[in-house]
Amino acid sequence: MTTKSAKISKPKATKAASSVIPAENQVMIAGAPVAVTPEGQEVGNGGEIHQVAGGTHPQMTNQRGTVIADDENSLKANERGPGLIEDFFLVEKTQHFDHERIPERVVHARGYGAHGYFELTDSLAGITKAKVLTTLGQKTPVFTRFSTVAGNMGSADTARDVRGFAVKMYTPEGNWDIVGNNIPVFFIQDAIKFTDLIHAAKQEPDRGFPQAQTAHDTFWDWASLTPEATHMLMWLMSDRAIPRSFRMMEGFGVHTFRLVNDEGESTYVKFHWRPKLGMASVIWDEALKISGADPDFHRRDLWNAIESGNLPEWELGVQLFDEEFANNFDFDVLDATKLIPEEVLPLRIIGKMVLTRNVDNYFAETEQVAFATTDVVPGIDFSNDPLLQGRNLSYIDTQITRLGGPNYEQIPVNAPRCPVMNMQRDGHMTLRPQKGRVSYSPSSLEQDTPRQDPRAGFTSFKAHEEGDKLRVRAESFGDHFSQALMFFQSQTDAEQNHIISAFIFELSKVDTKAVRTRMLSQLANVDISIAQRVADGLGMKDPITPAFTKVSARTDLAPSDALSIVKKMKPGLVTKVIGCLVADGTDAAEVLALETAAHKLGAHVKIIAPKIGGATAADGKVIEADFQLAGGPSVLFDTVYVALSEAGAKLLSTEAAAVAWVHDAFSHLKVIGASSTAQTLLTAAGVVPDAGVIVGKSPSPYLAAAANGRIYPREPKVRTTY
Ligand code: HDE
Repeated sequence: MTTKSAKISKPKATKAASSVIPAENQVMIAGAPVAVTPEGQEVGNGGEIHQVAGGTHPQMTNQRGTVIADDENSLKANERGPGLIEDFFLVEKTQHFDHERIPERVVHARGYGAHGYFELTDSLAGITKAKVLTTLGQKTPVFTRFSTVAGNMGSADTARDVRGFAVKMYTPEGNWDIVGNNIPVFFIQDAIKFTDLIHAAKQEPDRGFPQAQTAHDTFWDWASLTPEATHMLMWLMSDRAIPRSFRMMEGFGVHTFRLVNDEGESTYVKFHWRPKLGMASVIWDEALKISGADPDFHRRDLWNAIESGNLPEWELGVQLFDEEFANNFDFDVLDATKLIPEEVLPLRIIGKMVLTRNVDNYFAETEQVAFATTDVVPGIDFSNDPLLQGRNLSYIDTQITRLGGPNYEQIPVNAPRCPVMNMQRDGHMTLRPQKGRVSYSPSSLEQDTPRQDPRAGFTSFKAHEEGDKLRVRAESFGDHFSQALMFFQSQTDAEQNHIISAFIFELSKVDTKAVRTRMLSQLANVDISIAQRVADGLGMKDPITPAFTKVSARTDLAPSDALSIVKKMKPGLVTKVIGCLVADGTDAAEVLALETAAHKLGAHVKIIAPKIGGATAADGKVIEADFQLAGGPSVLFDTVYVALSEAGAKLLSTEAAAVAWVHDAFSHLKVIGASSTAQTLLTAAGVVPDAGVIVGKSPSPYLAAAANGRIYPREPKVRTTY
């Protein structure tokens, strides 16, 4: 190879970069003309395509705005010579890359968000002065971020975990964040225990694993020594911790907050988000398999729903109560390990939230969004919940580290949509140049400096406080087991079985037998039969001795149907996904009939074929595929249909991926529809007839069955329950 000079001629192309470069406008790079393909695509001297025909590409610049002539080659002393330090394009690009990451959230690192609005439908005038809760019909912009708690940023969406449900409302009076979860209670009662909880749940510090799961020794060591966590453990082991979709989760503010009116009077409030689609969860074995098949299952679902115009929606409900109710309630309303059953205090629905728009850029918005429990507006205030009090110091503190300084509120996704004016100045990444020489208060030098406003401004509720300064836990926080039992008893048999199985699964991953034994003792305080069932599943035969407790579980609490997913399920197929397995020889009319009928019910049909190029139907037409068999396991679909000819079914019955596809659908309690000619595959997959196996009928009975969700009575036939 001859050495040529590294001279670069001035590229004409950059002037007219928004159109296809005509052949006569060839760019000379290192003395060689750039080739142009017959389609008009410009090919660089590394063989790369610069301009795609027909595109309208703006000029590429560096961060300083200088137009870039060559983004494929670094500057060298000669064609094969050393790199030159003056290559500020290479240096800038690399340095920017080197700093592309910021510290991930310690908890809730893996999340996904979207924009939308909150609309008030029932005013709380007289109860609060917050405009967002009193101005009927007003659409308040929101940004909502869902997350898992324990996993690191790159973990799977379907880990067993609590989901964060954080809503930032850009109200006319400032930002109001409800930084909640999809479970109405929490593990601990006092903020000082949070670090311990999270350290125990996250990867173990010596080995750096396992991540995104509580199924390991340190978590259960801590949990078995922390009786106050027991109620939350019941929820965590329930199907609430493996939701089907963010769109099918409830959300809760968890703590008791205060609403404050113009007269300074307070009403206690608990916030609830209710999904329009109702709740749905996956089966644990399904969650495990989805984690492999599509670790982005939940974010993809949210993104797709919004892109396709199926806008996710929740109602906002409130439980409102006064001091008298609080004093008479069975538990302390300041204790975040307790809930107030809806049957005791019904929800008042006051508005709805609709997510309407995906982010333009994940990092700029979803990663940089910064929630804080202290983002409140006049009319919304805190209770003395010691967990909430601790949170109030933590959030802004964490954002300063995560986002690099105290001005993160100026980043667009965090910036209030109302005026922000004060005397705070400077600091890292100041984006808002504040005018004037006055940066203090009081001042007299300028006429238009912002002033405090005692009438419209935020005033804290005048709570009367007295007593000794103490480091204690109130006695009213002492009952750790009654609501755990109430929660368990509120579930259907299938849901109870899932809770027991989840305890068995998690504790089976705990190496230290003493920890398992201690956890059984703790569960015995909820109900000895629960502990015994878990012990049976673990094969632990020693007699179970209940752990010491000052307060035993009450057995007189009425079960609450509102705590069960199944009892609250809303039938229907809107936005549900049907996986339809086809192969060569499939009856195309059958698939079309299914698609037409499903579409009318708001469901989506995805076609799975042995090859991504599709299948040749009996009539010779090609049925296009959305997934190749191995890449589209049935765990990705809510219900499945097997549309196969006799020959197709026979062929696939020796194909492991096809057998697993049908077998999994059956064992995950899904409704299965099938052509009458598909029986060979159903038999190979171990499918036995039941109310959820609908063979050789028109699509209607299949879809009608599928609309009712899973076939729970099938469960004892496909897995052992204890
Ligand atoms: Fe959080 N929590 N938390 N938390 N939390 C964070 O803030 C903290 C708690 C919740 O999508 C952190 O920005 C303490 C309860 C959600 O960005 C951090 C305590 C509930 C999110 C933090 C709690 C939550 C967070 C980590 C106990 C349900 C994600 C990164 C005193 C009501 C928000 C960050 C998002 C995030 C602290 C307990 C919900 C470290 C100290 C209870 C949804 O500041």
